[in-house]
Amino acid sequence: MDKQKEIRTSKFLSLVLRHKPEVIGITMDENGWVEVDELLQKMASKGKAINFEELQYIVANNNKKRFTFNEDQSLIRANQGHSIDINLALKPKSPPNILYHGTATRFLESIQQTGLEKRSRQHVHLSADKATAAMVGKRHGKLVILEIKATEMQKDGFDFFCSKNGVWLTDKVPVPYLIFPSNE
Ligand code: HQG
Repeated sequence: MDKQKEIRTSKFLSLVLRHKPEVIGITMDENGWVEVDELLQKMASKGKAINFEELQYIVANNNKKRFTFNEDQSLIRANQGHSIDINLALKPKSPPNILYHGTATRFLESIQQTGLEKRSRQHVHLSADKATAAMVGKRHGKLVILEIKATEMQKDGFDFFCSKNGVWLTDKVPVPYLIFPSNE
């Protein structure tokens, strides 16, 4: 599969598996899984045909490991990033002391007032390292990296989850747990 097709297909899979399964009329269970056979058939009927080997290649090589098969590879789902209401059924996990969130300077004023909100997604997305946070934040504009007092949040009763591809997820980050960079 050439690189262009790989990227195009990965974006289409993100659309179907995270946001709009209805664009190909596929059924998703409450945990976000769809049947691989049905996915391949319905993609083909929408002019987006790929074969099983190509799907395996994308699952294995996707730059952010966005998708996962179940054990017998009969089902597939997105690891995180959903806007539709599904339950990933992840178990709460103790986060590192500090997590990072990359965002754009234009959002800062609002974040300083309401904390980090999940917006259109199912969770607020946090990173264990600054480099990843920087990549996430740059997508939105001039980068700023916020630190999150994750252990303190957890002690105060907030749950954290870690997706299969290593993204830390939580429901919201209230202002007292955020460390904003100083202006110096
Ligand atoms: C911001 C990508 C104003 C938040 C990435 C972010 C990630 C606020 C934006 C994944 C706010 C939402 C998620 C507030 C939050 N006021 N702005 N109170 N609270 N925001 O894209 O975290 O490539 O939904 O800072 O790698 O940027 O799709 O979230 O800038 O893992 O696989 O609202 O998406 O992965 O933006 O990125 P997003 P995100 P994929």
